[in-house]
Amino acid sequence: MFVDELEIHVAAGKGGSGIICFLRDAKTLRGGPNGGDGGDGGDIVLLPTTHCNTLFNLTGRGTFAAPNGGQGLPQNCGGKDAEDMVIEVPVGTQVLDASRGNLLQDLDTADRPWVLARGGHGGRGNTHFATSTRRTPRIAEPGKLGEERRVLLSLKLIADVGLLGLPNAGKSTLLATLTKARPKIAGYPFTTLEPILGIAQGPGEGTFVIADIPGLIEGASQGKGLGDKFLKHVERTRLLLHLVDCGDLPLAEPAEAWQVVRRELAEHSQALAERPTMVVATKIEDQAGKARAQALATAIGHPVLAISSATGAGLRDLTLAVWSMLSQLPPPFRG
Ligand SMILES: Nc1nc2c(ncn2[C@@H]2O[C@H](COP(=O)(O)OP(=O)(O)O)[C@@H](O)[C@H]2O)c(=O)[nH]1
Ligand SMILES: [Mg+2]
Repeated sequence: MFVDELEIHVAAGKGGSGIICFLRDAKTLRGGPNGGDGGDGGDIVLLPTTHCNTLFNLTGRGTFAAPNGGQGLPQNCGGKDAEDMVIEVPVGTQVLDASRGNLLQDLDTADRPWVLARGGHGGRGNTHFATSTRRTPRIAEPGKLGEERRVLLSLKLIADVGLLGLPNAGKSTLLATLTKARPKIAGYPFTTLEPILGIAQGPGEGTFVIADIPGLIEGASQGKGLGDKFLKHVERTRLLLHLVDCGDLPLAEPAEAWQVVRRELAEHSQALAERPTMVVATKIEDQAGKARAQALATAIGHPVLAISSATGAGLRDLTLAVWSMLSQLPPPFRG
């Protein structure tokens, strides 16, 4: 299930209490204070990961509570510091204050943890309260409470490349061909109802991330309002691949199909309309297909790369072109 908005409540751990204790052994009848400090409570840590791309795993969980610190121990031994609670979220998750709506943090870098709520410090044991006049302090501190927060997690996927195009253009098939992602593919429109990310191999060691996003048109024509809902997931891509079906039986005449998507894009977001874009003619398997791709390029006045995910034709050139384009573009979008 794809979930990209979720409110969560978190409670970091309480610090352990310090204790009141005095040295007592065979040789000492009334020794000095030696009550140890409490351990610190666990933090709540958010860890952005590329292993998932939905907040679904975090739904229906109530409060996320980190464990409390251990109580202090005799002989000046500190209580145990509690383990942090680490919550994995997809890269691109933004953290907003649930009531005020302001952005607290953008978790846009994989594997860079961020502390959402700090655990309370442990209280001090009675050792700390001894003075020259107070040799047997019967005071120790309780641990401090951990921070509690209510936040809204809002996912805005981050990818190098976003796929655009009318339903049936071959977006999901291309993603499945270039990456290990396995989106749903079918010979009818509206199959992709949630964004899917895949990691493609560049020409050398490098990799780039491709996002297959339910199209504007797909959602709009279903009357489900999916168009706008998913658009935020193309916002943070560096390059768009606009796929146009130039096969035998396209749903729309290629130049017309291209125009429809351009128009929708411009209507929804000027920033996206201006994003660097490569036009890709799909399903090119014979001379007639090549001619249709050529005609498209002429009609729209923009270069067109011809590919077939079925035969693999043009895929290497496409990867090289994408790679070279990405190397000239600024690093992943932030904000
Ligand atoms: N002949 C041919 N068919 C393709 C190619 N790529 C996709 N298709 C078919 O086109 C249909 C729509 O593909 P899909 O990837 O789901 O399109 P999407 O709606 O843009 O994601 C499916 O039946 C695919 O099998 C291709 O390169 N050649
Ligand atoms: Mg699809």
